[in-house]
Amino acid sequence: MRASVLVTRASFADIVDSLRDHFDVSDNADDTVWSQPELIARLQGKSGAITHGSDRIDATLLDACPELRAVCNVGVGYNNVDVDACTRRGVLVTNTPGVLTDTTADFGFALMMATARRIAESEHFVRRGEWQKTGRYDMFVGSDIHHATLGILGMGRIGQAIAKRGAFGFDMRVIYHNRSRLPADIEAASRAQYVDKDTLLREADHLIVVVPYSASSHHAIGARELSRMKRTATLTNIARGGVVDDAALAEALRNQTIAAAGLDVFEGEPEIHPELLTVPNIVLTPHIGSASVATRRAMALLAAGNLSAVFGYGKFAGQPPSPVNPQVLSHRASAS
Ligand code: 8YV
Repeated sequence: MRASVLVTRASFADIVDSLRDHFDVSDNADDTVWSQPELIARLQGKSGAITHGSDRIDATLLDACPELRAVCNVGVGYNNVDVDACTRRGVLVTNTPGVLTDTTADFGFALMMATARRIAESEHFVRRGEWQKTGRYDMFVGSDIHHATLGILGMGRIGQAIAKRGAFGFDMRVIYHNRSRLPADIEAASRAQYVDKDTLLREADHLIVVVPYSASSHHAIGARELSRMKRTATLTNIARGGVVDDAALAEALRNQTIAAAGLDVFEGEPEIHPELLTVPNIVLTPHIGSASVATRRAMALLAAGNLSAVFGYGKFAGQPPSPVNPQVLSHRASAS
């Protein structure tokens, strides 16, 4: 009998259709926003799911969907999935690392540059027709990227790719802080120097946050951290809402404790802290760090490849390429 699977958000139709070769597929081509009870109802009786960052896969959902064997998340981050609860129930979780590294690093750099050079503020000024009325020689002066100090919080694949762009593309001094220091050859490849967190905050001209969300990274940048940054510094968050305390950030921007911020992710997104919408020195984007056509396709393909592999299909049959909790696979192998 064919397994039934659910694709929770609208995706590339040809990739969803390719799943129909092996599975009974339910999808969400209209991209309707499902409530949690609706997501649970649609997952009941399904053996696998392709999920997205907006889906919460928790213990309550798993208990209501005992047939579920695989949760294939589209995204490198998977803080929307309770991995321990999945592991305990023998549900494999997969993600999509690697394929989005450069696209997300490009975006992080673009957002940081837009923030430092006040692109959004000045774009709004032009659209309002104010240039003709009040243009000045010193309007929208920002801060330089080239030869400045780039601070990176979180030095995984994306952090390293951002470091290379800064060091080799813009002659920046690159400092980073991470849970653990990287091996010397990796530091050399990205010309990045390890520092403690306080040094990172104190010395960065542009601080970019790329650390995964977890209980230990919750509010890693809050009022205390913001107060240690330079008044001229910018902060860019492309990681996850909740790593930065958005209320504290809004206050720091209003008081000009720091110069400006670029945010692609928000606490409780798609809702946005109302005060972040009122401060001028900010660039806001709707969680589009990995959103190039090629990369979004690569992510969808990798998630589909993971799902197919769990059920013994496709080029990775039996060996999903990016398991988050591979112990589920070894447990299944020893049980069969
Ligand atoms: C995705 C992301 O947009 O990969 C991640 O962790 O945040 C983004 O690339 C998001 O996960 C969509 O589901």
